[in-house]
Amino acid sequence: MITQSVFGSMPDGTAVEQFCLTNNNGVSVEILNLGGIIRRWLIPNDKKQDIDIVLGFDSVADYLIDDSYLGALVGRYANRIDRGKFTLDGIDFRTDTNQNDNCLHGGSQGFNNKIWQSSILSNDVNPAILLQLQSPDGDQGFPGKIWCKVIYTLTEQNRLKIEYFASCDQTTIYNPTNHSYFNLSGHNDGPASSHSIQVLASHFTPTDERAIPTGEIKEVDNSPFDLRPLTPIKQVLGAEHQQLKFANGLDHNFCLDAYQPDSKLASYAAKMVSENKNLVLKVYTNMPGLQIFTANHFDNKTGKNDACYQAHQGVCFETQLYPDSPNHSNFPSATLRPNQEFYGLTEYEVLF
Ligand code: G6D
Repeated sequence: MITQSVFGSMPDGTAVEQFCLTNNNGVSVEILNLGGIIRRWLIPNDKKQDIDIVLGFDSVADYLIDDSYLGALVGRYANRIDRGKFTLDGIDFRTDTNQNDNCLHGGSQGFNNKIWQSSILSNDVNPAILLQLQSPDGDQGFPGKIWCKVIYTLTEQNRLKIEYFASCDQTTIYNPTNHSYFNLSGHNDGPASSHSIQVLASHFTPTDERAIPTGEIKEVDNSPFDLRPLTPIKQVLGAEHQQLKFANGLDHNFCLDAYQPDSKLASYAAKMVSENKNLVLKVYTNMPGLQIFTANHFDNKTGKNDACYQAHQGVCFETQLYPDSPNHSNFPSATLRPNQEFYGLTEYEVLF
């Protein structure tokens, strides 16, 4: 079932629509056509009121000034591009640089800030909405016009399925993700660092102090980045490692072992388990990379229902191509050509 309501309005008066997708198990996910933002994700709980497992805000204004991308679709290029520079077919490009002289998440006017054209695809079992966005040639410095579609589907298996489609009229780069911060105790409960995490990745891409990949695809063995066994997040954050110092926690791309180029199937990649083990979040994807970000920077950020978000309040599982791919020929390519259609699939499953 889907209910649609007006959540608020943009500065120019454009209405921001909210879609509430509910399945027959009582799971509800609220999604805005502003940035495709996942605002609330309610898990039924027989002991008390529903648990809202994602961080978010209660107003459009808060989302428009948010530099943490709470719940948002990110693009044209999720994560970083070193100094916003890359070369495609011998042509040099320079995008908007909005963090430490790098391009982060598609620039200062990325897809998270846009109103996506929205429609209900299915209002019955497996409720689904379609969001569409056209990004013109030169948008934030990226070449080519790109037509983007995202389909959100809430299944009866309590999975939120996110399908990313894109096509372009000139060779460009495309790397979308969703930037939800999960806390399985509730968005306004204590830090998510009380949870444990597993990531099936034998390698990760270390960064320099500017969060730009060095280009190395490094084994995780004998390091805090070996999350193949279920590992307490506190144990990772408390470890001594230069990479953890650079990011003040986890903010790294993991190279998923299950990745198969051009696969259209979502393979199991990661999970997070709440401290009391009552809730489990599993992540499945066809993408090669997974950015794990432990919200290291939050400091008294006011969220929904006046919640106060502190460091490690949530954990992001940003499925993606690798950061700065256009500048590393050894990374899976993010290039999209006019005769190709991009297809990304990520599923977030909640077991409760
Ligand atoms: C910080 O480094 C992190 C990014 O990975 C994250 O996406 C952003 O905050 C919201 O810049």
